[in-house]
Amino acid sequence: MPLTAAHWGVYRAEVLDGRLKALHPFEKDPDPSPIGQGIVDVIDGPLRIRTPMVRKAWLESGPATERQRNGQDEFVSIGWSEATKLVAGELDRVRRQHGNRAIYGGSYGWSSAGRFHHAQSQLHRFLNCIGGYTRSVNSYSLAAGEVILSRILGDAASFIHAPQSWHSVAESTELLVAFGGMPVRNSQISAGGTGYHRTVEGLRQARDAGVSFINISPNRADVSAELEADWIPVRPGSDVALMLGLAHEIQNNGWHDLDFLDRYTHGYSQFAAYLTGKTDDVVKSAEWAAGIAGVPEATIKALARRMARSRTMISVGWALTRQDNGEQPFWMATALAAMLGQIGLPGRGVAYGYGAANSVGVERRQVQYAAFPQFSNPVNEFIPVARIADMLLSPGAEYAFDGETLHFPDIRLVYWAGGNPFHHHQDLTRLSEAWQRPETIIVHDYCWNALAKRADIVLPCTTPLERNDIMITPRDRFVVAMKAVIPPVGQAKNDHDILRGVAVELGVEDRFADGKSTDEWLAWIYEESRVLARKSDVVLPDYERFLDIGWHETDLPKDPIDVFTAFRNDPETAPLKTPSGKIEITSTDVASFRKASLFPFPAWYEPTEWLGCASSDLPFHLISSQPAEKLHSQLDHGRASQSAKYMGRTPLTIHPKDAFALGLSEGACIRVHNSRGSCLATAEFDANLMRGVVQMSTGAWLDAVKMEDGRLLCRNGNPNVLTRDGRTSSLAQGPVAHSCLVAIEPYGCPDPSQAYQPPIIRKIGR
Ligand SMILES: Nc1nc2c(c(=O)[nH]1)N[C@H]1C(S)=C(S)[C@@H](COP(=O)(O)OP(=O)(O)OC[C@H]3O[C@@H](n4cnc5c(=O)[nH]c(N)nc54)[C@H](O)[C@@H]3O)O[C@H]1N2
Ligand SMILES: Nc1nc2c(c(=O)[nH]1)N[C@H]1C(S)=C(S)[C@@H](COP(=O)(O)OP(=O)(O)OC[C@H]3O[C@@H](n4cnc5c(=O)[nH]c(N)nc54)[C@H](O)[C@@H]3O)O[C@H]1N2
Ligand SMILES: [Mo]
Repeated sequence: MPLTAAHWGVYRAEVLDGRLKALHPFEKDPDPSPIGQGIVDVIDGPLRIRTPMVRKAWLESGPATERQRNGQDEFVSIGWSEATKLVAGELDRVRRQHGNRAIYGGSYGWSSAGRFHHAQSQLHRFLNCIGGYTRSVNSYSLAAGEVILSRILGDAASFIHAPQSWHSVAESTELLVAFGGMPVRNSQISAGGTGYHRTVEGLRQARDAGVSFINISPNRADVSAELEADWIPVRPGSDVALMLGLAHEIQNNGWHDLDFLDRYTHGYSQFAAYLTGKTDDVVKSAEWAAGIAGVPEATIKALARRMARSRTMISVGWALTRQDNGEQPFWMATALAAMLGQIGLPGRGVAYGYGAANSVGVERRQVQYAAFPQFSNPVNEFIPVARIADMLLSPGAEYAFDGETLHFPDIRLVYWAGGNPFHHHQDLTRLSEAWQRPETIIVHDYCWNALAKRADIVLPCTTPLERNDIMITPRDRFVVAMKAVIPPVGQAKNDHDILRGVAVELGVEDRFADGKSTDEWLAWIYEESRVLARKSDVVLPDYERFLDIGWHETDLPKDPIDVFTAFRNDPETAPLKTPSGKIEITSTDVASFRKASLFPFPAWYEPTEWLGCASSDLPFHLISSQPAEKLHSQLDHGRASQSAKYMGRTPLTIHPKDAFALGLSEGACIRVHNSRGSCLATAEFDANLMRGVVQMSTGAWLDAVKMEDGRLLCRNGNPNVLTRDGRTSSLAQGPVAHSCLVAIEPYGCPDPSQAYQPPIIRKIGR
């Protein structure tokens, strides 16, 4: 059976009479993910988009016609030749009238695995061929972490994605302290695909080797029960205060490593003055921290002692960056690890997000494989990715970002391929308003999700099962030949072929496709990768043999990976790429940003929304975390996701005592609401949660009803109608989904959700 790959793993595809019958786990994967099963029934189901579509009102009245806030617009099915001409015509009109900067092509999102058919790479290369586009920078995942680590360690990606391996943790760690836990549901995922799910095995090996785990999280289940972690429940958004309390206790007892701080870090004394209260008259003692984080003072003191006396690894989850002042947790965890003086030693130091993805901690050789080249972008304009609604609502407005003063461009056309802003963005009522501003919105997708229903022109793309591709990523040890196992469904085309058609219309086909067919591009990517691999002493088989066997497992590194080792061994010859060459506990750069209004060292700032908030009477903190049974909104209509719904709706987990106080029975329909909007959910009791904290997974397709006051109610349980479209700070302008307070009430007879109904589709002329 031929192989296929997704961000959630590699599978063998069983096909019967030209239809996908089943997916079977790849025989080399010790812990395959059930997420893959989601595609089996929906690949050719009723929600599949089979022909190009144009929003009826747009077709009749042209660009800038109002879009329905509830996504209930009607569509007209058209042919490829007409659709391609419409898209080319609109791109050309907008670039002539307003310049290429008026095209927003950031197109953030995960799309599918496969190195060539990566929708964003395809779109970005295409847009660069026609004069460029306004782009986006950084991620929703951890924008604040990316920006702050670049400042204090001189680089973000290598520190985030290549911490010490599971092998090294099992060998050398004594105590693993995980802020935000290490939920293994999230390690099913690896960007670009994975042939080997390693996290569960890695954690078990660590346990068997005697590693002790501390789970610091509002949810006991954030570390698997089998690891027998000590659970320290913490108020969401208060981890930095807790870390400061630990740091103070360590300093007060003289347990900090002054030699390390002196040799390897910059600006400890300024931070120490803040710790002891010299800076702002507040001593960041364990007692002070206890009052903020809701953790007993004695627990903080005992943990500080244990951390100072053990070979300690601190892990800090990505979720902690998706909240108000989300730059601070990574910064403070780094400072805390530096005080312990263990950074760069085997099994010790700091890691950014064990468990957040399978790639974090997995052993593999670091090879920069080839990708589909994108050319350079002639347009300079960009936005921090989560500022999309701000940009659309306030063209020209000034804002501060990472030390710079920027202005939002005036966007007339939005082009999205491979992401879903009506999944990923916060405050969807606000995004729906902002979504009225562009004159034209073009989307490639394969299913009628909330984004496709809100586009003007929808171009149907294939799924990976309908195209040949290669899974080849620096984050995994496997390279896999992905095979087209069924023909394209309906008239769906590969993103590359869709754009190639538009490129023909605009006279740039030669530049875009470089005279190569798709199979020639695949061979090119493989051969280039082989050359790059060889430079890192990694040998890939020749292409024919690779295609024949279908996969290749690269050998594992001889030495454990630790990005800090070289620096630890010799900070003079292997300095960090920071202004001081050292770990910047006090950041030279941040100190120079006049608009930042932040201390130049890690510090505690009270979030806008959290359980300690005096100005709010909303009783619950909502954690909208990653869904266990899917990746974001992908395949929410498939069987894996649907089987996790409760009475057809997304469950909201709540502590049973909180539920009793509200008079809720298990399985009851509830309305979750705040000043931004509301959504329906099903109450599910879970004593693993801290009281006052409720949890809903993201990913339910938006089914919005516009209420009388203009706010949206989602009948299908998308928590992003509730979350705040705020910014972490002027440093990263990252998203803050996890800083969110809500109220909950029972809700009588709900109307059924329309989320999984395709729109009304007309034929031309009717
Ligand atoms: N409240 C809250 N919100 C969050 C988060 C949170 O924790 N809480 N997490 C945030 C995070 S970390 C992230 S990364 C974002 C994720 O947000 P996204 O990455 O935007 O979410 P996906 O659902 O993966 O969107 C991918 C889209 O690409 C489409 N697609 C798949 N394959 C292809 C293809 O080959 N071609 C094309 N053209 N399309 C394809 C899918 O159908 C889907 O619509 O969400 C963010 N939003
Ligand atoms: N199955 C599956 N796996 C995924 C994804 C998916 O959609 N589905 N998405 C992938 C992506 S794009 C990303 S970026 C990663 C994200 O990985 P993470 O950011 O780690 O994921 P989350 O699920 O948002 O949060 C993890 C846990 O953090 C805890 N938490 C939330 N706020 C706080 C806080 O203030 N303090 C503390 N101490 N804990 C807190 C919550 O209890 C939550 O369960 O996951 C990846 N893995
Ligand atoms: Mo993410």
